[in-house]
Amino acid sequence: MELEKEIQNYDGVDSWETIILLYNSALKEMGTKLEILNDEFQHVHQYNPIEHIKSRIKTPESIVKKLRRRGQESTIENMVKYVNDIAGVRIICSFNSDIYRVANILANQNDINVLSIKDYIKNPKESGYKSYHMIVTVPIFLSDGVVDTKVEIQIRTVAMDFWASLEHKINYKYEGDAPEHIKRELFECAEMISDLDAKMMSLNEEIRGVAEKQDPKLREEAKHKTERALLRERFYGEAE
Ligand code: 0O2
Repeated sequence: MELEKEIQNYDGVDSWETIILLYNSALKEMGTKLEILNDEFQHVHQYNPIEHIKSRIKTPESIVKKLRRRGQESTIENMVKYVNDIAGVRIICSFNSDIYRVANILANQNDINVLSIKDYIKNPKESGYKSYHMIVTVPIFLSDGVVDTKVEIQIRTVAMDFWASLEHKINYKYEGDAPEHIKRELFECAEMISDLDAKMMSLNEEIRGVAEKQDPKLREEAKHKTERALLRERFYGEAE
């Protein structure tokens, strides 16, 4: 591929193939972690916080574009250093509360190192964009050593994802310069989506409350959850 060639090799840094192998491995690691998390949640809490997961490796075209936008030369060194989302995982949750729950669980795993967090849910972008972003590293064990590899994790609700994909399409079509009325309507949609997310979450909490009263297994789980939270608070000074 021509663009792959444009990302020039330089002494001391491995080839394009090795780099992509690392990012692919990081996506596999993250995929397994999330699968285990979802299985455990289903087993212990009888529900899945994760609706679905999408992962992708950034195309060479987008990598080069991002480097150019930042005024950086297209080299492998720059790509590894400046492009944080070469490996990207998007986690789609049902409810806002699941987003923070999943983010905290991941951040607390010993082998995950959180480099940065952008909380566009608490601080939405001017456009109305909402999503929770984390740049993390995961260790990849190769035959001759370990490489901490960056992954961008985006966590959002189904509704936020619906909005973001339409907004992305519109921005692509208008090359980032959509007419004012479209931007305004998109912003209004983002607000509607926030209301919808809040309503759905409160309905779910109500349903869960009723279910806990009726189902002994869920009641037991709620009791354990309170006990665990109290223990954590007592021993580690942290609330769940
Ligand atoms: P693409 O083509 O979708 O991958 P960083 O990645 O941290 O070095 P940046 O861009 O400041 O730099 O990070 P940020 O704000 O966390 O955005 C990262 C990604 O989030 C973007 O990647 C988009 O995928 C998504 N994103 C951010 N803002 C918006 C938005 O307003 N609308 C939509 N639809 N998506 C958004 P890329 O590389 O910009 O684009």
